[in-house]
Amino acid sequence: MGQNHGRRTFLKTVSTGMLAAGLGAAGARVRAAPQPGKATPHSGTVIPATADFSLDIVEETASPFGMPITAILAGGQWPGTEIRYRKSDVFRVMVRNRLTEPTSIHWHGLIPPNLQDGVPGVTQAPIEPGELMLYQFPLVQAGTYWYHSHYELQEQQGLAGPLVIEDPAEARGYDHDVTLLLGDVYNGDPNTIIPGLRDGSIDFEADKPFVLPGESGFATDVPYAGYLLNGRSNTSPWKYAVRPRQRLRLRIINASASSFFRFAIPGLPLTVIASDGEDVEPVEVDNLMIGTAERYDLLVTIPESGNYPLHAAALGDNKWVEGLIHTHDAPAPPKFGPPRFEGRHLSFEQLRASDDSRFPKGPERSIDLRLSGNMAKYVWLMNDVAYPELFAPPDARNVPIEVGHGEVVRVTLTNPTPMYHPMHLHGHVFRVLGGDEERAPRKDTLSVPPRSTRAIEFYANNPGRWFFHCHNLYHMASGMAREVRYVNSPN
Ligand SMILES: [Cu+2]
Repeated sequence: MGQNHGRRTFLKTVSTGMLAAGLGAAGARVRAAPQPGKATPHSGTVIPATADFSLDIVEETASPFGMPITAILAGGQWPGTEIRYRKSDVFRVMVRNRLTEPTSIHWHGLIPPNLQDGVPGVTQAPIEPGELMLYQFPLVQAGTYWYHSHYELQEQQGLAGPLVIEDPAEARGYDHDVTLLLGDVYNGDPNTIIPGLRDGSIDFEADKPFVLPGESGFATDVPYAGYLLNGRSNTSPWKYAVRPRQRLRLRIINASASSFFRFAIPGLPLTVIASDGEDVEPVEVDNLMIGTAERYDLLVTIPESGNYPLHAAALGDNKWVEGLIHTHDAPAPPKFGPPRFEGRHLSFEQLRASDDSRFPKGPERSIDLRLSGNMAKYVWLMNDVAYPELFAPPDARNVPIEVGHGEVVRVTLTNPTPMYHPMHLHGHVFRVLGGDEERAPRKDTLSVPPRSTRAIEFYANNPGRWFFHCHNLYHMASGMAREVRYVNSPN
């Protein structure tokens, strides 16, 4: 069995006393995420509070790639404080806004009650400067998730962190449980990106050396300064020491704002065991692509003493980030140089759920969504309508997708554009159809490839209003989003 089961000290407990003291000092308002039937998102009600994790959202100047930029961080770290729970625990996380602007945190991939989902304008008001907000709900899942700001472009400024839920019944043995969080860094104010793409002052076309034959490389249009692995760049790479013959569970989180990565540890086979927190039948590959906001869990075994470089190359860019797993006795490694991706790459068709993923029989609904855009105007649409987001056009409208409680909803996503669209549905786990019907893989974020169609299916059993959007931050900010609204339930 892995050593991960003995750890219980990871919980940073914040006592009521500490919070009360902090409150008194700062004069801050505390509010709980509103509960159904007594929703008071603006009330500023002071509540007695205990939390397992306290995320202080702060602004700092950082220079990961030479130029100073304004970072917005959870816990003053990049990536943010790792939140770790066990399945069936109660999630109790306090978010404290120490910024001079509003914020909000979304728990990506979790299935919370609707009003705990952290999306301003949909499920709550933003958390104002000086305000605290307690998120509290039972955890019903296990696996690899993450959290990030859902307010304006703060996600690009570093407001993201890992969120892991361990399964006490985990049967796969491993010696190390390691989170690998990938991010992208823009040297400048992210609010200048969309205006720059619109007026042509940003026109990014990098070499595309990290694209496999037959694969589109048009995954990003933002000229990033570079990429980070667990907050580190190639000038001071992330490193991790192990012993020969040890087995690792790697939890890879693509926490970038708009990047796709291809990942490999050259010479080490990677056994894929989960995607977006959901177990899949193990499949062995040599490299895999991870779309924006997706997660993959891998098992790797260290065969012998030595250095094992990790490579994550940004698709469509000519830059990469590397890290190192090494045995304690290995000599300092040489420079690794540009990654190459050889051997078996994971194709989506290989993913099969580890058990029967079919939903209970119920009334069915079919929805067709066309993911279109106007690259020149830099406006991104769903069925020709832009959602009223930060950089949406003036004619943007909120046109909810209506579903009924208890329905099995099939959504056909057609992407006629030359870009990937990593589509994320909040509050539900969906099945990706098209292969083995019984073992269709479960995910919460699906990268719909350029010029292709994919179908997903979700069970409408979590009432409320849920965001459904492209997780390319700039596609979302310019309109590629919808609200999924339950029409026949009390809230
Ligand atoms: Cu998109």
